[in-house]
Amino acid sequence: MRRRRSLPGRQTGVAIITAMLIVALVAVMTYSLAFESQMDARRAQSLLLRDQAVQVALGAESWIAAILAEDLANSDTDHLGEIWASELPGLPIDGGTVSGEITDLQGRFNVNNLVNGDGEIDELYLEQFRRLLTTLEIDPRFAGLTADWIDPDQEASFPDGGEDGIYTALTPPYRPANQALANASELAALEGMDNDSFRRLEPHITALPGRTPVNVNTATFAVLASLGENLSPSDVERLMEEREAGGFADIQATFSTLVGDELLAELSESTGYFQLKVVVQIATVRITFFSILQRTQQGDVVPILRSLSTA
Ligand SMILES: [Ca+2]
Ligand SMILES: [Ca+2]
Repeated sequence: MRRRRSLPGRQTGVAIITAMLIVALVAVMTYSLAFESQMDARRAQSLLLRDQAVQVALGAESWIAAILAEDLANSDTDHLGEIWASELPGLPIDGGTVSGEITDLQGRFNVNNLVNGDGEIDELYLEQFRRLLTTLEIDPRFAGLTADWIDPDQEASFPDGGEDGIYTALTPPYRPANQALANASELAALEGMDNDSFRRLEPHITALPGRTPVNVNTATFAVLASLGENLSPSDVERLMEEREAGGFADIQATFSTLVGDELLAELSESTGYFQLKVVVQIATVRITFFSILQRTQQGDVVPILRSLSTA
């Protein structure tokens, strides 16, 4: 009797445990399926938001292009008191914000000026770049290294140059561009360039197609200081004050005593290249969009380089 009773009892116990296991297994499977599909949904949603953010950035780019075109129609010079130069404050958009700023890239030193159309190093700009580096307390020998990095030949310039030989001997080995740069950040790869020096240099340099004059109305403090051998920090401060109200009135008159004749002839008070930076935040998605805009004399504004980061 006891055995008879105990058998079905044990079987019931086993059945209950099996049933519980199945329920648990199903629960686990359901949970993991739900988790996966939730993850998929979240992934799809953030891709969707990212697309939306890029569309907002492109919209901002067209809007800024229109502002730059209008600026050219209304003024012959470009200075920091103009509408384009004011920071775009965080504007609300559906589910987030957009903010941005425009930088006049001709307020920086164009590293492609170091090499002329014949592929030869331009001493005028090489000297200016040396002075820029010195002002920023960076080793001026990077000027020669940069010129050799860009020039097409394999002859190391004297005394600070360096061609393929020094880079192919590094671990890992690499080679200089030996052509005009599309991005000034390449200079981070110069032999001996450290992070700290590069960070200090970066806001004052650019890589624009061809050779471009410096716009003295928007030039950074260090770029202004690099224009002449004898420019003191107080000269540069005075220049920055002088240009505050709508740019310099007469650049030839202002700079003729401060800058050598050759470089004086190359100075400008207007700009053809601007960098737009747009930050878009929608819910948890944030993108930073960069665009280099070329503005032609005819008033066309065209993006020539775009980049996107999700940081
Ligand atoms: Ca203007
Ligand atoms: Ca070279």
